[in-house]
Amino acid sequence: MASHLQRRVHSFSSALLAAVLAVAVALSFAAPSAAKLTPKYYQKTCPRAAEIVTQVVTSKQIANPTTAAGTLRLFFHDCFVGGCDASVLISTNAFNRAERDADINLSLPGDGFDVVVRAKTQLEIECPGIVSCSDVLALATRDLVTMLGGPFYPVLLGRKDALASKADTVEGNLPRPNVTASQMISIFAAKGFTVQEMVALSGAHTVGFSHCKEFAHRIYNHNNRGQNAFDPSMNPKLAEALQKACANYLKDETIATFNDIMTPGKFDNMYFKNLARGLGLLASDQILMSDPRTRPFVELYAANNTAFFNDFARAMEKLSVHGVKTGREGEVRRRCDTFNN
Ligand code: HEM
Ligand SMILES: *[C@@H]1O[C@H](CO)[C@@H](O)[C@H](O)[C@H]1NC(C)=O
Ligand SMILES: *[C@@H]1O[C@H](CO)[C@@H](O)[C@H](O)[C@H]1NC(C)=O
Ligand SMILES: CC(=O)N[C@H]1CO[C@H](CO)[C@@H](O)[C@@H]1O
Repeated sequence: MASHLQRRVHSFSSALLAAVLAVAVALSFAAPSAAKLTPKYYQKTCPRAAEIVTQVVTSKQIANPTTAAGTLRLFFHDCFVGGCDASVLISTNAFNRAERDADINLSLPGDGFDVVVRAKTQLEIECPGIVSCSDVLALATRDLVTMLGGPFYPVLLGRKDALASKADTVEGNLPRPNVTASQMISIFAAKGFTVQEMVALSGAHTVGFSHCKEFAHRIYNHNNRGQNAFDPSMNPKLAEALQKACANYLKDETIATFNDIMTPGKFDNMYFKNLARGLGLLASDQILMSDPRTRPFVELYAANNTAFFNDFARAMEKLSVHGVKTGREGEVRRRCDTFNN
């Protein structure tokens, strides 16, 4: 009787074990790919990978100081459209209009692409076919943020590069400067980011440039009140200066102005301090000050640079693993601008 019971218990428990294993296997397949990344991914196969990226990125940034902001924005755009998979680096060809040629990309600057290509070229000499373009872009972005005076954060490695890149997947995934606060919040929420993380990430606009057309409606003929009418939420001195700087913008599309007019090249919390004084450049910047859901975080970061750096660093770690591809979901591209096949 006892042995019968035991057998039953035994067979029950092995059935249970099998079930548990099945669930565990299912879970490991369902687990986010990010869980498979590790900072030591290239430790055996390309131990100097991170060091090589840092070297290349440092000399490029010294030679072309606009590289850092351009790369940071490029990374944001890559990660928000189908995950951090270097899909944004693919060039359009006769058969495919790639992500980077979606209209919103108009101003993605060449320096960001160039720095990745340079680092990849060095890596292909040292350890061919090993380091993915998406890992290079993630590392380069972190190094450049740090070079500008921003926080250091660890970068997990092991991303695979995308097997597709389509311009028509971009729209709707990336916020435009004319979004409402609610739209902005829902775009970030759809990617799993909280309102506070959204505000922290927006602090990236403490560096870099925007082209006049991105804020022209704030400084010229605002609400059809006449050519020099500007957005009342903008500081009048800034509005006047921008009206002058952008006077010729319809003829010269290349005119751009600093996102953070006070400390344009430094990664700091000045962006948030500016918002309190109406010195936000884009409508989507200034709106963070006026909306009650975002304003408390703007005030927190304006008052406390440490809080901003901590939260920006954590949010960048999260952004850096957003929708990553591992294993057979992608490939290690030989050239960052083209698929292997
Ligand atoms: C919250 C919604 C956001 C909107 C509406 C937005 C929009 C824009 C626009 C229109 C520009 C100017 C592009 C140009 O004219 O060249 C810009 C620049 C920039 N954006 Fe954003 N952005 C947002 C969030 C972010 C985030 C989350 C990051 C990074 C974490 C980021 C990083 C940058 C950087 C670094 C630049 C300067 C690029 C350069 O100097 O080349 N932005 N953004
Ligand atoms: C924002 O601007 C884009 C073009 O830049 C336009 O397609 C879109 O309709 C605008 N959205 C709103 C809410 O005005
Ligand atoms: C600033 O933020 C940090 C990190 O959240 C916190 O430890 C510190 O106490 C804050 N400083 C002030 C003055 O509130
Ligand atoms: C449609 C459009 O303007 N696409 C641009 C996207 O960005 C690249 C440069 O990276 C331009 O060459 C394209 O013209």
